[in-house]
Amino acid sequence: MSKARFIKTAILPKDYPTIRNVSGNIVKEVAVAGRSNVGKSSLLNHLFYSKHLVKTSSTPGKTQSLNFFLFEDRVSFADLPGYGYAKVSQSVRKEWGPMVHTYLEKRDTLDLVLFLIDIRRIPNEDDLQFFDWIIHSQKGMILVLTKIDKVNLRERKKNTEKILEAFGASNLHFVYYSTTKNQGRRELLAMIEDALNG
Ligand SMILES: Nc1nc2c(ncn2[C@@H]2O[C@H](COP(=O)(O)OP(=O)(O)O)[C@@H](O)[C@H]2O)c(=O)[nH]1
Ligand SMILES: [Mg+2]
Repeated sequence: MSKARFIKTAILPKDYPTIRNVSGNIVKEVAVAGRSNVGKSSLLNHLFYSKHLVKTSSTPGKTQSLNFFLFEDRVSFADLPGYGYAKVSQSVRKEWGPMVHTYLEKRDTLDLVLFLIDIRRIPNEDDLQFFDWIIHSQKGMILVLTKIDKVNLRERKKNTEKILEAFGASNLHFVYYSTTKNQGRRELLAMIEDALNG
């Protein structure tokens, strides 16, 4: 059985849901962010033990809204729209920035951002821009290096160094993840727990 349920889709702050647990308390939120196709929706389904609760993209870059979920009746997750998909129309791309930036600045319950980076890709301009927004928002951040099943241990190590170097921050919290090889779930949940309680 899935450990989560879908709450709402929203674009504008006035439509963001107030998410409460059964006791009526507003829960803290964790956002999942990163470029299109990096594995955001797959990671959420993996965390939730669900196959299809979060729609994964057969058409990358199509999810141009925020999707909210309640996990184990204690923390909410927001699946953010991805950036950097070349085939997305100009108007969709123009909407993406304000939508996500506004969310980072205005969402009071937001406590932590899971920033996903594909272990095979060196961060580009879009990633660095988004990284700056997270830093500026003063929310917590965990870097999730995804699709580690696609590289061997040597490449993993080398690419990790390059990625951390690109962000100019060697002290970032990060975790390795693979949904297909079932790796990283327990570590990530423990890190989220620490971040929300610390
Ligand atoms: N090999 C591998 N593929 C993955 C992993 N996570 C996601 N994918 C694939 O990457 C593609 C994009 O995933 P999706 O979750 O839709 O990415 P999103 O656009 O960031 O939400 C899909 O084809 C997934 O099956 C992983 O850990 N390993
Ligand atoms: Mg997605």
